[in-house]
Amino acid sequence: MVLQQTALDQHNQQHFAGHKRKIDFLAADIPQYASVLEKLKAFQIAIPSWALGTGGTRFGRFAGAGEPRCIEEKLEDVGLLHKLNQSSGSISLHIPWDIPANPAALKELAQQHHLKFDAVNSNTFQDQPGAAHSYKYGSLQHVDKAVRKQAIDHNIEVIKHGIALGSEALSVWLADGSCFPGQLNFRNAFNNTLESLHEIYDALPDHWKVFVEYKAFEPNFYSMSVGDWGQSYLYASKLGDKALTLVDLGHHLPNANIEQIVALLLNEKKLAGFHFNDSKYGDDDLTVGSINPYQLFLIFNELIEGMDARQMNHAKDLGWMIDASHNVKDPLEDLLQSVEAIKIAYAQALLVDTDALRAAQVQNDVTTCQEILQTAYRTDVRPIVAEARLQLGGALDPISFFRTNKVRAQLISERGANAVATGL
Ligand SMILES: [Mn+2]
Repeated sequence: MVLQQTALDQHNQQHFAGHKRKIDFLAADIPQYASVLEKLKAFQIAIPSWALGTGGTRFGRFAGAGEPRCIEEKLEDVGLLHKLNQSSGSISLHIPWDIPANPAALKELAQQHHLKFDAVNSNTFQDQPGAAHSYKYGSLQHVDKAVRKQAIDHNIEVIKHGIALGSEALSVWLADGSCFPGQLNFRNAFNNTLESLHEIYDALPDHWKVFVEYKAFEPNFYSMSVGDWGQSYLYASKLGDKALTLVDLGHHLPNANIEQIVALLLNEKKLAGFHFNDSKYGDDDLTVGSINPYQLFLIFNELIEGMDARQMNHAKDLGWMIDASHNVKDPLEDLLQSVEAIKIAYAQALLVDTDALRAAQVQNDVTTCQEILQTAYRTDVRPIVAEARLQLGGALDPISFFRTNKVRAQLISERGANAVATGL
């Protein structure tokens, strides 16, 4: 479906007076208002192709309705999100869940929706129909070289798909590990994984990057072969400049200080970017910002400090991606909430008075340090995020628009009530 510009204009007119009151009030108090607004306008977050349908748990899946039935409809859904929030200008494909059969046509469709292709994701955590070898006991780490070769070849195939679409990065997440003590020789598993990653690395075009994602546990519950940022950093360091560590917010042990991890990876020029989500217990894949928005703010605070120290472009020099699963909410509403939460945290972090913070740190004035961070965090920046969206032609209140204009009902009438997306 295509959103009607007249409906969008009508929505913005209806919400404008209330918005104007709030933005005038907020802007008067923010000295760096113009630059914050421009940074917000430039900031884009990639939508994963696997999050456009309802996800599930290992106990069951309760499908929604009107889900995208093919890769083209997934692109249309991301186009809808981008039209509403002007901040979802790219899609991250997962292969083989979404195989681009006709890349030229797909690129053209993406252009119509003003979308680009972000990192492509490989999948060696489940067996595919007809595959010669099983990944039951791992893929790139496997004791059998033939299994490793199959997994390497798959990753190289994914790179080729990405090249055809104009993507510039490969994300590798491995389920490899072990469930019981003694099952694996840790050193052999590490060395096999490294050797396999080297072969994949060698297949990368010059301007490409490979993102090595880590995860503390699950599906393996005794050891993971890329279990934490230290292990990912080891692989990335040994591979070379094109290899970087990808941080998925849900892939840590409880209470890990993710903002410190981020600061150090950034310092070492080894931070690839993010998979945004939120969690209370483990890899819960909940909507980013729904459980711990303060942590998200603290992460962005470190990102901005570290990126500015290296004169990096906030919008372009790291990978910003969502990786979540929607079990009880409409996936498109959930993704609108996710992008909004990320932009709110980014905007709050842009408000931190960095000069004052540095001065307070040098004085060991701990109270002032906390005051500076929390003053920024407790600012309601939603009007400025909305203003950035409005200036780019988006909706002042995307979720309200989505509901009032019955977007899901229209998708159901086009695709049917039983349309189920491929993916999780
Ligand atoms: Mn992830």
